[in-house]
Amino acid sequence: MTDGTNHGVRPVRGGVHTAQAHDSALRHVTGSAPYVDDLPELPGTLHAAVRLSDKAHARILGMDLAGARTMPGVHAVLTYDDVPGELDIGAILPGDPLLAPDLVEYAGQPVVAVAAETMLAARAAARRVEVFYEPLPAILTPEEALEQGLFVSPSQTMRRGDAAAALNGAPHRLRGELRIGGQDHFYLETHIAYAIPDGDGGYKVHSSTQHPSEVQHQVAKVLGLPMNAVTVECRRMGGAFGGKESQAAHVAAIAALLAHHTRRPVKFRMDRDDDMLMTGKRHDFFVRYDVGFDGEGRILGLEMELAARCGMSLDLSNGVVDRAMFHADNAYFLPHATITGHRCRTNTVSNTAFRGFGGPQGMAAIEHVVDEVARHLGRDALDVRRANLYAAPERDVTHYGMRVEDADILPELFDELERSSDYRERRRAVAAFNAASPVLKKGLAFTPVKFGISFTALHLNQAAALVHVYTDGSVQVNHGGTEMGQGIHTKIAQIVAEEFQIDAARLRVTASVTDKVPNAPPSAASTGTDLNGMAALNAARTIKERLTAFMADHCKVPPEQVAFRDNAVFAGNHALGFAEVAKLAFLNRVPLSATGHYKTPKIHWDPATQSGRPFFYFAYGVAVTEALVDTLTGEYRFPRCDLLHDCSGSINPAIDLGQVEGAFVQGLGWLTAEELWWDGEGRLRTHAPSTYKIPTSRDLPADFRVRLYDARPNREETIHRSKAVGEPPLMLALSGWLALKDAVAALGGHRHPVRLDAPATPERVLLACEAVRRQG
Ligand code: LUZ
Ligand code: MOS
Repeated sequence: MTDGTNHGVRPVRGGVHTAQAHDSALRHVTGSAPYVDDLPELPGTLHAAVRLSDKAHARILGMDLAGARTMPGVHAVLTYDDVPGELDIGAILPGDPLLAPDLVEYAGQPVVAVAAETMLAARAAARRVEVFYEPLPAILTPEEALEQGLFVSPSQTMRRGDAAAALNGAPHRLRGELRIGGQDHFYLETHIAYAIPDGDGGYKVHSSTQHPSEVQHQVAKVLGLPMNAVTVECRRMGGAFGGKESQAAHVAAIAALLAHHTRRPVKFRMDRDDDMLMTGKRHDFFVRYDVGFDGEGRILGLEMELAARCGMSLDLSNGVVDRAMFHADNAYFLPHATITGHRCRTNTVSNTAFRGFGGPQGMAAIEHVVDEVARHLGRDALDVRRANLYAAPERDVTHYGMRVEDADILPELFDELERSSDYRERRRAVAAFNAASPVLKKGLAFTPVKFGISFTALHLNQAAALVHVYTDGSVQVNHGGTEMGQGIHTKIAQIVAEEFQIDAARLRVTASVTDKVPNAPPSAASTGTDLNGMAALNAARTIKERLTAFMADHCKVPPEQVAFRDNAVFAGNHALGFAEVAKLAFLNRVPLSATGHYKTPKIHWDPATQSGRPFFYFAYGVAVTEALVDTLTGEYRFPRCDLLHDCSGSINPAIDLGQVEGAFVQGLGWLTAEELWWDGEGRLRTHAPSTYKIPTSRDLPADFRVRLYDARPNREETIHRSKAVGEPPLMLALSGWLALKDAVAALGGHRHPVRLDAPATPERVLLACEAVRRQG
């Protein structure tokens, strides 16, 4: 090296494809990572509470607010009438009033908002409000809505071939129904927002949201302001899982409305019960199917109706039901299929995004069907699944016309997991155990996942980022994604570090905020790193190109001889540390800040024919779970579970492994433990952890073997050929549900069909056992 210094020239630490700790790991485990509620409160801050409807459907005849208004410490008691801008905050179409006008449409709907000096005072005042109702008839279930034709938007059908003819001609045919339960997000941090008037007629809102631009949009609408008067920031969320995709806006807009009327900062931190009552959940589904198949269990024709409980408004339900329809094939070729999705309107909370976004429900339906087909024929369900897998060249197009270009990864994953989990050996062992055990029964199930990656709404498949290089060689990155525990900032720091060839420790990814990166889509659909990582890469490339041109000029070498490597820039036989290059470039008036944008290529969709290529690619996985059931009590455990998940070209295998484990456990909670229970008047009675049971560490499979499959980098040009991992592994949990079903079926020697609705709580497992016993 002929000039500059060589100190700091050493291999890059923290680049892509390396296992790095989450950038906040230490702060998470020591409790020092600030969430919205931990921000220092400004003087004069008030606290919010809401009065929720306790009627599922009723006209509001009047309210008595005087008692609440005169309580000590109360500064505002507001109704819909106090909204200066638009009342409706529907994410896609109107239907969600910020506060109920003269009608309530679900028990839990906010009617009155209160601001007071303490949270307790606010809650006491909200309780003091009296609302006078005239009850109206309420529709509570998707079955009732279906019967009466009540929908939040029209039903859709995806069609391929002639399912009716295939069903008529099939050697075997089964019809059935299934109910798949919903799920509360149960993020550890409930919904929260802190709205601060800026003194110039604008607002700064700290919000726990996956979608800061949506919060900005809705706050502006409600207050009658242009979007440029509202800035929304989110440093991190304590979990979100889809629950903070659209519905965080409701909470933030209530805080902002109160701030507007009191001219004070207002914090609205929902307590758990109110959060569970007021905000939407995973859609529960009612499913009907009619399937025709041959003697090997190969599906010849399928008609399926998927009816979702959307609740009282549309919210994101169109996308959710679309995604359920898109995943009604899971990994299986359906030569003739008619898949219909119904968006049922009910007097319950408006259901919303939840990790998988309808995909899990569609997959649960087809996995139940394949399982019943196998049982009907007395074949091992694994063989029937194999017989139905997508395969080129003739059996690789989905029922919506998209080619599954890498279908051959499925048999690869099947072979690998069948071998490594000792599936055949354990199938024999399970049968031997069951033959000798009249009460305890074991079950085993092998299920695949094929999950489409991209937002199904085209315009959401874009992202932007902002990168600054400072003169000391440190780098600040901002992007449109939000951090909810999934480690997006860690991965994006790795991506930018790799591009500049500097240590990731020299990078800082700052809070997501609408005044740095505007108009960002939500962090959702598993696309956070795919989209924002590419945008950040593009921004870094712009700066790198400028630095390359500058160094070439400065060192009098052709640009091809400028290389970024080992925390330094090499130009011909010159080498300068990255910081020196930054400083020198600045002195020579080279701009060191850039934005980047990215849009997903190749995707398109024709709503008229319900066909196209909605997904850039698919993510895959396979799972084998073993269940042990006490058939006299319905209690069960999962002695062993083997997961193999396709994380090709993982940016950060440590984080991805965590995503696979966490998603699986959350999926198992959905399918087994977490039961939402409404009473006959449409009131949710499971609105706290006392009655709503999420899985705990004791519910983990005793022997839990999780591996990432990285033999095949993404065939598409994704960020460093990686694959999205947030949602797909949730559906590996279907193997746990079907293992329970297999154990129950063993009680009747696998001779009878079994219906085991989700969640398969011990109560439902016991009822299923009794149904099998009755059949002899
Ligand atoms: N959100 C959304 C999602 O708006 N559109 C989607 O397709 C989607 N998919 C999964 C999760 N969230
Ligand atoms: Mo989501 S279900 O907000 O990706």
